[in-house]
Amino acid sequence: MIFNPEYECMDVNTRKKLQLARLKNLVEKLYETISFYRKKMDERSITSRDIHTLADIEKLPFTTKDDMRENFPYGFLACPKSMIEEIHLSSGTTGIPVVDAYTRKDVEIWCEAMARTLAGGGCTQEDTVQNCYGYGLFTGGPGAHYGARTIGANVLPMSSGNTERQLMVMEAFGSTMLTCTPSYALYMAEEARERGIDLKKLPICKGCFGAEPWSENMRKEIEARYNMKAYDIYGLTEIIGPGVAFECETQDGLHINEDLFYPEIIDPETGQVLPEGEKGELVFTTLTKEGTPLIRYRTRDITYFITEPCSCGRTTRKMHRLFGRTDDMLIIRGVNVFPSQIEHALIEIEGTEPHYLIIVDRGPSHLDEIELQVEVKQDFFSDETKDLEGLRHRIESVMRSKLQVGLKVKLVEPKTIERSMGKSKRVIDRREI
Ligand code: DLL
Repeated sequence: MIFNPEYECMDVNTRKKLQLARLKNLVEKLYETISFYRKKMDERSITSRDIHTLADIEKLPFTTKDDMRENFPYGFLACPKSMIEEIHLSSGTTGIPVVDAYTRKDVEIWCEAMARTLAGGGCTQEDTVQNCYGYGLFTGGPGAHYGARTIGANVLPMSSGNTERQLMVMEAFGSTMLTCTPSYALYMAEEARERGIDLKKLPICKGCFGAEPWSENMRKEIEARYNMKAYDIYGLTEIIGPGVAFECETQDGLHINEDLFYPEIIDPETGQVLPEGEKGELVFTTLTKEGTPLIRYRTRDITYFITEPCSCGRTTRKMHRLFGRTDDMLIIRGVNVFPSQIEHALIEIEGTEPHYLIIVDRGPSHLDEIELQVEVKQDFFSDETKDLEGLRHRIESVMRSKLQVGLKVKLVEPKTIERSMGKSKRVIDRREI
């Protein structure tokens, strides 16, 4: 279902005109209200009158997470405090968080953006949405809640955790859609199996998962365990929370809500905008926000734009599912490795569970070393022959060929790697930088 065909299927040139008009307004407003932007624009001698085409956005300065942290908590507020109705903070556990302050109109736009997102995953008024993203300062719970309500679905505001209760509710109320992090979806599936609940027999048949990197093979795993369609949804606190981009029924790239968030892909080293279709860092400008609008925010997320039109009828630009972040890319002896590549390769190996931990350290000769801890399936572990050595070698050789770098594998017993109810932590980097 397309929630808002007028905007989602808009003629591309009409949308560009809309984006340009919104961009000009934004630049004018931010010059007047935010000293950070006024200073940066004065340094470059730019005003909104210099914005004639969308490409002129390149004249504008970037905004980084550090800029936001330095101006914590209200330095990026573009409206009177009395207009703010809700505040959310980034979910990082360390450092100064980044702030997203929403006016009433911002919340309404969030409702719309999330309704489009859940509708992309097939949500309708008939659905019962079990929302297990965390509620609170994290944007996941409230964002999915707003979206489900806007569609007119029935929402179960579970938040994350208390898995036994989640499963009881899922069975009792016949939830049809699941919203949570992909790692929590897998964790719930594991608990269900232990309790003898056959998820495949329940009405749950679709889910919108995001907030952390996950691979195509992890999608297959979730789809198989629940007998459902699993959709990737993307967003970040700085821009709005979830609702920035989402998959449609083709499950082939994420449609960006471009009339609301203007995307660019840049070279993370040089800051230059890359030609359409090249992989680089995703940057967003918020086109309609009132509370904390941002110009050219550097997400550190890596992807590329898909240039082919989508068969679903939406005309919004799609981006490939994320490859990772510029800051979680591991450089191991000069080779770039993303945790999601390791995950993708691992899930295809028979005998393993999709639970793993990557430990990076400096070896005795000061070379970077990765230890990959992998959980082994229970039946494999208790197998008489216990060919664990064979399995370990198999994983090491698959990794070497897929990643072009060798790593050591340590097989661990089922359920030894810590499970996550929210965003999972897959990497421990013990190297001293
Ligand atoms: O994670 C917002 C969200 C909530 C998105 C629920 C989707 C679902 P933050 O906590 O600010 O916001 O974290 C944002 O999480 O820059 C990405 O690096 C990562 N991320 C979000 N969605 C995905 C995804 C929320 N689908 C950061 N795939 C982003 C990979 C994702 N990474």
